[in-house]
Amino acid sequence: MRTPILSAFFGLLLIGCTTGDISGGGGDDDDGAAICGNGVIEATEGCDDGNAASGDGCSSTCVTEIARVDVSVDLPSVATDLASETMLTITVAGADGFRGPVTLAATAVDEASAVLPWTVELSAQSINVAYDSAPVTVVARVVIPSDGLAGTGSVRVTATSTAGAGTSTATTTFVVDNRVTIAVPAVNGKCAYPSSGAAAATRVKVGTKLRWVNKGTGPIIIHSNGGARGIPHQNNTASPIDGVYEKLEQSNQGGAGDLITTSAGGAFSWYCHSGGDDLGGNNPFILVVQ
Ligand SMILES: [Ca+2]
Ligand SMILES: [Ca+2]
Repeated sequence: MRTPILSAFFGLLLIGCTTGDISGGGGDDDDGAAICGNGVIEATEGCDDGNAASGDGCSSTCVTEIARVDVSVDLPSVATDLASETMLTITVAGADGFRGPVTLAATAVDEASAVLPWTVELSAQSINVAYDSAPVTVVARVVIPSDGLAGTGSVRVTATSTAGAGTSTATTTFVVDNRVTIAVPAVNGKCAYPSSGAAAATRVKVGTKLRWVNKGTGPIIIHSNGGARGIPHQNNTASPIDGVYEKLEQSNQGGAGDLITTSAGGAFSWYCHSGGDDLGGNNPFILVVQ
């Protein structure tokens, strides 16, 4: 028979073993390996959110995911001209469990990262990325001025999470030809001018190539008084590039006219000699600057 003292001793051992079993359990299977997805953070787990899914902040292998915002753009590169407009589609998505507000910013820079005077407008600057939903789409409108820098530039769109998920940047490279196209639509057989008068002159730099494009369905003949700027009058037979406007009239309806390079600073006007009208001082002007 046990003495009362021995019985008490064995009882304490039993309590001790039971207590040990409880503290060492909590989901370990028989071989002691952690079980990801059981809602209990075990030895090798950085997290356990009770499921086996990734992308919600805790991965399917119970590694803590760092929530982040991702931004991308549909066009990695664009070849365009001066005086052009380009629309970019920006996509913003949350990754690894991110959801929350995002601020967008866009800027144009040259190859030395200096800011370019391009217009970059976003259809939205403050958006909200919801969890487990479709990405948010924003449109960026990029306008390159007629007197801008030809060459290579970039539009950078930065998405910044205000909920601590960092920033993400997407870039479109622009290769800009030193060329300005002047589209001339025809309305009821007459040219519809893109601007009126010297005050609204289109500014271009010396050396920029100009071309007029007939957007109408009938022939037009364009005259200019830009001879001193390198842009001939239509009937300037002395010019080695005489005939460019006839070409526009005869064969380039709806197509591209020839390129003419501006050679000196100053203002000149142009109008449709055929297809009308000559509006005098209200004709469209071009100002060539150094
Ligand atoms: Ca676990
Ligand atoms: Ca999970």
